[in-house]
Amino acid sequence: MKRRNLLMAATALSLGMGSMVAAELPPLEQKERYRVGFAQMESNNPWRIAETKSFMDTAESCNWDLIATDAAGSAAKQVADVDSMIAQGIDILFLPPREEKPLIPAVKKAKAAGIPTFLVDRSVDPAAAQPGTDFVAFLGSDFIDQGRRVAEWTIENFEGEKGIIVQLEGTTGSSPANDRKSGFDDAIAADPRFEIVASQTGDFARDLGRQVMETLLQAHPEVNIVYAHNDEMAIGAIQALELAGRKPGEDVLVVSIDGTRDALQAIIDGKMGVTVESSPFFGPLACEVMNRYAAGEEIEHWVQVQDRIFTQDNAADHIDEAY
Ligand code: GYE
Repeated sequence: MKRRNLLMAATALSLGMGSMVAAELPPLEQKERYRVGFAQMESNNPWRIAETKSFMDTAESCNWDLIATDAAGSAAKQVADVDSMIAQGIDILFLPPREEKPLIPAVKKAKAAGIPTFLVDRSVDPAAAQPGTDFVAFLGSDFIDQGRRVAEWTIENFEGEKGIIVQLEGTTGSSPANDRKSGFDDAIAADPRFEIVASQTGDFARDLGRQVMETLLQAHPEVNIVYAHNDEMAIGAIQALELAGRKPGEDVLVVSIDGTRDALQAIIDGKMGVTVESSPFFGPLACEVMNRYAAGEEIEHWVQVQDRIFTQDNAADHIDEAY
């Protein structure tokens, strides 16, 4: 089986990937140490820093020689980073694709070079690249469900008569932004009390979230719910609201996703209502899945992470383990 995989990969290389039906996935040889690539997309928020640290903390116990890069918020740089990892002869690639489309050629190139790729925390456009064919598997959360759970919590807990919602979207073209939007929008539409008056990207970043919120507040002063696709933008929005004399937690309900330390603190302080967890601690899971793959196991196409929910009821119990 393994030899056959290798042969097919070799054939794919010699024919050029474009001209043939997809070859099987490249196998992973069992080794004492692995050269592992982790191509991080950016490091401008605590979530990303915690994820990179989780890979670094796992390296020793999982026998990884880890090559970690930081694309500084540029999909083009992330593609170049993957290229250079391929040239350095990595055995396996863990990739969080910043956006759904631009990283697809890099995923296909890694496969053509015989490198098994696992997407972590974000996925790619399913019409253009598939698990089990172009990459081994996606490790991560159900973003549609996260958005849906935020909407359901909001429906249950919003006390006003009319909910006027502003949505701060994540990075345009990224899988969590697309899915957290559709999950929330579909679920909130079930209750006629709610209306989304504006939905704009804040690129998953605190400062941009604050700026976008400042602008949207001027256009929609009647807003009383902010749904942010991540905690960093929620914190930025809270800053903008307070600057404008509003009282988050009293006259505006702020809801979001991730579970960062600052968000749990904001919940404890009564400024934020809920955050649905999206864990950045992928190192141990990546190690486990890699070892299963090297042992010849077939990997499920979606290694799904289960997410908790943090509210007034439990935020204080979890803040010490937060990042
Ligand atoms: O929610 C966000 C980060 O892709 C699941 O990206 C991840 C998201 C996470 O920058 O804070």
